[in-house]
Amino acid sequence: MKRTHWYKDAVVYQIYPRSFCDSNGDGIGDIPGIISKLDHLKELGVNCVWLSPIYKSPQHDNGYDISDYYDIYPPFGTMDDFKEMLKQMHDRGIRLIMDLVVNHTSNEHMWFKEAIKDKSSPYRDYYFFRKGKKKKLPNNWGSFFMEKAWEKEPNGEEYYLHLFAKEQPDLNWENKKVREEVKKLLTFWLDLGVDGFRCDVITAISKTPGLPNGKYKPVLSGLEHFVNGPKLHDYLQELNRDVFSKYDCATVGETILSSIDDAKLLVGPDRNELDMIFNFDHTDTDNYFGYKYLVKKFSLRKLKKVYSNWQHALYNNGWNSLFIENHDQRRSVGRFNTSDTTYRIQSAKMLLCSYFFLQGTPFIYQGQEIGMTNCDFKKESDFVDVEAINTFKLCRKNKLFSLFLKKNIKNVSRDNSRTPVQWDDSIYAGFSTVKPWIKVNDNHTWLNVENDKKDPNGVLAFFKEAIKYRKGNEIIKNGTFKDLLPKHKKLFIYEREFENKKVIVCCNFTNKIVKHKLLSNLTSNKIVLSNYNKHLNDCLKPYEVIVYEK
Ligand code: TEU
Ligand code: CA
Repeated sequence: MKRTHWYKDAVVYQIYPRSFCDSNGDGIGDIPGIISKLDHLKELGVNCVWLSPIYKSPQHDNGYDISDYYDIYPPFGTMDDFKEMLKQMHDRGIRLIMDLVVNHTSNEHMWFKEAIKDKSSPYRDYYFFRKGKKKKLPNNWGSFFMEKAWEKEPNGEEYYLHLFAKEQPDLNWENKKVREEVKKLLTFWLDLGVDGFRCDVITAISKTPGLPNGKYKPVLSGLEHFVNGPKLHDYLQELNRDVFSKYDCATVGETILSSIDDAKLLVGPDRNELDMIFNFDHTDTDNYFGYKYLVKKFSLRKLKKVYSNWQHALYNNGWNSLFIENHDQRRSVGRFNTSDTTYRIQSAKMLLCSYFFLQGTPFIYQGQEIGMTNCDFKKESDFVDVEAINTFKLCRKNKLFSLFLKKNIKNVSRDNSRTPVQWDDSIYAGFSTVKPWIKVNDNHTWLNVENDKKDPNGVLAFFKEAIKYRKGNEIIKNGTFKDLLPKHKKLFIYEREFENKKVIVCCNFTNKIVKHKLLSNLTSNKIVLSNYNKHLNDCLKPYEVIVYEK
């Protein structure tokens, strides 16, 4: 099969189905709801959707705990609904990338149920079961959700490994049968016509044999033994050889803690592994140790350095993915020193341009196109995410953690990006006719798609323009990258160049007017996009962005 690398021309929109649109009034988003909003996506101009998991699942982690890879979670709809959605997407020229969650399954997956029912079951070796050591756990690994990574099996003596919630037992990829199962399910969905996969925590699938203790860390010991493990590249090459290479599909790996050197191995053109990866270096610029609850003052210089390093490293050596929001991140307006109040609209537009015109495939997260904000959660019971709940628990147990973490939960919690998409000003924001599964942001009365649509200077209109401008633009697809002011603390001005033509993107990351002589040299160029109608000569206004063509 000739692979066309269509993803290099894609603008991807991420749908988190639980929060997107509820068609049948049960308070939960669903597939018919998605279908009803496809024209919104078409008008926006995106040509690909990444759909977070819709498979059968007990929803301990909102679908990232799958109990049947071949069926749909009933509240989301049926297989027929899915096929209808896929058809309607394709009819509109929109491709579909599914979420592939195969580092772990749900504890309600048939494989796990068989494994705990019968120690001699072949499914036992699909997972990691180990004996404890003298009243201790099998090793000192921590889970990503603030717990230990081991849980005692129900009605048994051994522990099983779970790098996420205890309802998400890790799969043992050393077992060839597990890999065959993964290839089988990939083939099933590709044969149904899906266009690719976003591969959840794919860098964690290979663990150091023997599962040795890791270096002690207060929250996440053992990382060095379960991220970028020894067989990671073998496994990915196997998937690629046996499945991906046979379809004109695209893959994007969610690769927590991957360095640029790791990235070159994962997406290098001759490596035959993945097409793109999501790295988190940029979203980690406002925390300590890559640990998001340890919030740190944002540094624009650091962000620019990260972008610059990745842009240069993957130029002709692979392909970047570009994003600033997803279902695990808080909302971007109000983050990165921007404003979610007075300058919310300017911020949303400037932030888009700060990453959208880099080289790579850009992603937009649902609600970002109207500049949705973090939620106004008021009390602990407003939070529903397993990670937030575990963090509250940890804070209750440990005063020291509480001191550092508790104040950040509200702002940083994943629930912030999971509140219902605000379609209109009705009581449940046009998302549903009943009280949804998670709080609706009170600001939906004025911040919603319907309102934004009416405003020619709204966020939505700007996103449409930006997407249109990017489409087919060779400078943005193929051009080199240069940061024109790498040391500047307030301005991000980058240049893309291809065959003597340039696009120059000028962003002000502050709420003040910022003056710079470079700006006056640029004013003779054609403005293709900006978030203000009138400009100053040698200054950028608060959160102003100007995109020039030269
Ligand atoms: O996220 C992987 C991951 O590492 C996240 O746990 C991330 O570290 C965390 O959200 C930061 O707070 C993926 C999915 O995107 C996430 O929604 C799932 O919960 C997780 O995998 C388990 O499948
Ligand atoms: Ca529903």
